[in-house]
Amino acid sequence: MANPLYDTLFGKHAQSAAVFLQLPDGGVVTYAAFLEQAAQYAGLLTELGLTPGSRVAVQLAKSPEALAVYAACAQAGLIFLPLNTAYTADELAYFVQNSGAEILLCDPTKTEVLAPVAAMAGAQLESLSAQGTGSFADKARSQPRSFATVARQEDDLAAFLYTSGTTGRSKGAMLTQGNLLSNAEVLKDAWRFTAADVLLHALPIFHTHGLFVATNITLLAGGQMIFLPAFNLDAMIENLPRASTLMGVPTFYTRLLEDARFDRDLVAHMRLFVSGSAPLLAETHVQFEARTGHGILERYGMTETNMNTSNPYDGPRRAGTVGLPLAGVELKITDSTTGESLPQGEIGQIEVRGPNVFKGYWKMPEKTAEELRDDGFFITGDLGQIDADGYVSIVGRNKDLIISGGYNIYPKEIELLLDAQDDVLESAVIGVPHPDFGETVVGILVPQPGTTPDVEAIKANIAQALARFKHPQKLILLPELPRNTMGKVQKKTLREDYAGLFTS
Ligand code: MCA
Ligand code: AMP
Repeated sequence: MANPLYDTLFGKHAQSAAVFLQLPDGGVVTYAAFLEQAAQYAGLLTELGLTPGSRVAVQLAKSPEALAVYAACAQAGLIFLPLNTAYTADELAYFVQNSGAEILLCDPTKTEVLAPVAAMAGAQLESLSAQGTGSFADKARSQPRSFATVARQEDDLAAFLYTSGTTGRSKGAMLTQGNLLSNAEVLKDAWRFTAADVLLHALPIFHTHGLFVATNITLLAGGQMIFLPAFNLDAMIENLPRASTLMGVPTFYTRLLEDARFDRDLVAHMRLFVSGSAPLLAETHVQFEARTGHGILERYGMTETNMNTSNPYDGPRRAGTVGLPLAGVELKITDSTTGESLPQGEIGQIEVRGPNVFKGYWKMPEKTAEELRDDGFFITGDLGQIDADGYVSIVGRNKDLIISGGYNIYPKEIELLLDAQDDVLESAVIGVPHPDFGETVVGILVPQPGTTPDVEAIKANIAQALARFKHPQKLILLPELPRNTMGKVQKKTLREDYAGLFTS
């Protein structure tokens, strides 16, 4: 095959007049029209000097155009690097520079603030809006509507997705064509996707869940997506009657359950509800089943591995578990000190191996070696346990990570910023339970002796530097941090002390 990812997901639909995307305004985008658009973008990216293996950094509002850039990268053999639309210019600068992206595509409203970022990183800057305007859109219009697909192999890189580290800076997870394809194929079968499916798509398309899981499966099956720009309760209620499947983070499901319009009749026709990216509370699973008659299918994945486990399509979907390893994925529980496998039933670190596991972190061989063993097992940093029937449960994390509404937040990044603020001696950032986001961020500040930090000024500095979803919802001043005898900060104690901040 000339280009496995493009040919399998996209190319086979090139002549298809079938609907691919349904838009909120009632419009539709056919497969053929989508791929013509992608071909024009592939042509333009090539004309702009990008060659196979070049990185294309994009910070674009969710739209058919933004998705077509992904298809264009696959067709032209370029590496797609999607970035959260909430990232500030400061955050973006790191990703563009670290990846060596040759082009940064952004919304036309952001060109002014991002011009210095692109210039510093030596990247071209082009703009593309959700309405199809901008410099990139204008230039693409004169490109041919077909493009000679660049030959690639399964082992070639298709995408970089940045994921933060417990220490230090974000790491670019290198995903190959084979990683993405193998997972899409396994999931399409496991979840029985067909051309008759209409997926209600309300996730962002800059992360694995909305981009690879939802979109790649739909493309592989030749189905449709109702493509909402973001999660909105009214839009969900309005569109559910036309959908057959929904994929979401737990916050989607808790928000739906809070709305009286979300009842058994509204979703009686639905085939499947999938949840992932963060723990789905067992009580949400139970409440959802009681309300709708549907058992949410929970699965478990990571940026570095795509999906690893899933509850079964047929057979019990067990609340509080993430199901069984997917076909082709090996999963074991090991002792975090020795790396040895633990007996069935014991709690330890989760390691996974399979065609879904990434190639490593971009230009970070030491980080790669710390987490990806020579024998191919990836150390996830999640703590889990396998029951007698093979169902995996995630019981904790061996990494300092907060998951808020499905977004990963690494305390270290925020602590480094807080520590640098005037009159702050040190800080600790923790995640505490939150009724809407599952967990939310709280910052504890220890003042320099004899000083009182200006909390409002600190908040303003955070707003300048970090995406909104990472901002601490509360900053608390404490005379000192709890430490154990070794001097290590006891975050567990802090989490216990502030557990009821948003829930009671
Ligand atoms: C928005 N805000 C948030 C979050 N989202 N704050 C904390 N955590 C968040 N996740 C901010 C907004 O900027 C806003 O700030 C305020 O919170 C309230 O916004 P609201 O309108 O209520 O939120 P929303 O815009 O409706 O967004 C909530 C959301 C969204 C729908 C849950 O965060 C979302 O779509 N999350 C999905 C993330 C995802 O796709 N994760 C997959 C990662 P202000 O009031 O100041 O304006 S992939 C992955 O993890 C692996 C591979 C896997 O297994 O899938
Ligand atoms: P990310 O690196 O952003 O892809 O996030 C991956 C992390 O999300 C995993 O390592 C888990 O900690 C968490 N995660 C994903 N799916 C689930 C799930 N179903 N239950 C609990 N945690 C999950």
